[in-house]
Amino acid sequence: MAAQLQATRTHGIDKNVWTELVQLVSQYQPVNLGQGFPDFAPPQFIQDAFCEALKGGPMMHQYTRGFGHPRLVESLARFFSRVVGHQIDPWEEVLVTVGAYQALFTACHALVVIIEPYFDCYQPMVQMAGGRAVFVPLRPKAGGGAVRSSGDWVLSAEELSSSFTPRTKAIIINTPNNPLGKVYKPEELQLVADLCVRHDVVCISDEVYEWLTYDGAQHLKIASLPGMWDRTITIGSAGKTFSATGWKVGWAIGPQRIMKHLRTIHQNVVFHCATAAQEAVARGFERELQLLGTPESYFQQLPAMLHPKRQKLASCLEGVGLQPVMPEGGFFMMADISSVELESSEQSAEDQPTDFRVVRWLIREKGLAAIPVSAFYGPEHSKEFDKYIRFCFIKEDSTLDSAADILKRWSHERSNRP
Ligand code: IK2
Repeated sequence: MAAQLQATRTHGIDKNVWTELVQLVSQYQPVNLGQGFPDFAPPQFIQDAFCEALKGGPMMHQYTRGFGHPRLVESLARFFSRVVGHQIDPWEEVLVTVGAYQALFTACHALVVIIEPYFDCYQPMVQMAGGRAVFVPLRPKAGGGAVRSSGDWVLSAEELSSSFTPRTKAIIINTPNNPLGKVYKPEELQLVADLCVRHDVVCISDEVYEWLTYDGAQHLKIASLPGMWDRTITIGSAGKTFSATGWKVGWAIGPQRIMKHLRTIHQNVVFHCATAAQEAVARGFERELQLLGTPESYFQQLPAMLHPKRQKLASCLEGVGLQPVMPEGGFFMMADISSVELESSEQSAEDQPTDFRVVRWLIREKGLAAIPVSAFYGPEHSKEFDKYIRFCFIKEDSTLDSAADILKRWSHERSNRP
């Protein structure tokens, strides 16, 4: 009977990496470099904005405009018009969603090409929409020796072009990428843009980490390339932008001819997002518009704050023989676990991917949480990439120090093993 209740479109997607690992984390209480959220408070100005919104009168506690609170769509349009170089219409070209997650869901209703590694919800969302995902992996450059930077992971132009067919409706890209940290270069985005134009395909560009780039890497919006505004849905997240993941405010921005379809899905799925949180995010963007490009801007302060944390985690991983892939953006770092030999119970589960076994074992036996990277690949390529695990570094220094202590002790035990 229960099986009869399951719609075909939800087959095989009832579990994901988060359901298992969040449960393990709550059971074992490890030092948590797993899920991507800060373990510190959002900046004071955005906390104040939320408190002021809550005290802003009765209407702050009631429904607001379904496609986005007026003050927020206006401030998003004003802010991103400046960044993308196109005059954005707040009423027709902006949709506020329950996090970037729901923006992705409303956008994923088609046959979609997905570049791997990808934020793991893309494929189930495409499946639920009755579409089919076709995967194209980023791979470390051939013959490059030890791969040290996410910039050394590249797409094959031939593989990408041959994944487009007359039935292809959309491609999803994510820059800066989760979990790799790759920030796409202009020529890489141009390759994607040319294919989109040639095949009349929509580009869904997940840019939730757009402000987080390091060492001179520059985030470029694919919507700003010639011919691309009219075929791009750009997705963002206040959770990542203002370090407030629990607020779940996200948005999709794109041309009216595409946004009208996202609005239809939105109005029939969630209809409306929390008013006070939207008001607070609007105030945050109004502040940032004033400060854009100055050292007081949170969009400069956050990457500056994360840069030393990224260095700290990289040198710790290197020190214990887990070669990190240095991210050019975002707040995750992948590390190569090829040198790890598993012990005891996890060795017996050999039918399971190596990275999952290592992560479960790290949580249970060592008290440290990370995320297996094969979860960010489709079934065809996941085996090829199960030698990496992902660490999150948007954490207090004390959390990173505790993780470093665990890794050092573990490395010591490994080197003393007979
Ligand atoms: N898109 C990407 C690329 C994301 O990374 C996320 C959030 N993921 O963070 C969890 C993790 O990887 O540990 C989202 C979209 C969703 O953003 P939001 O929280 O605004 O829904």
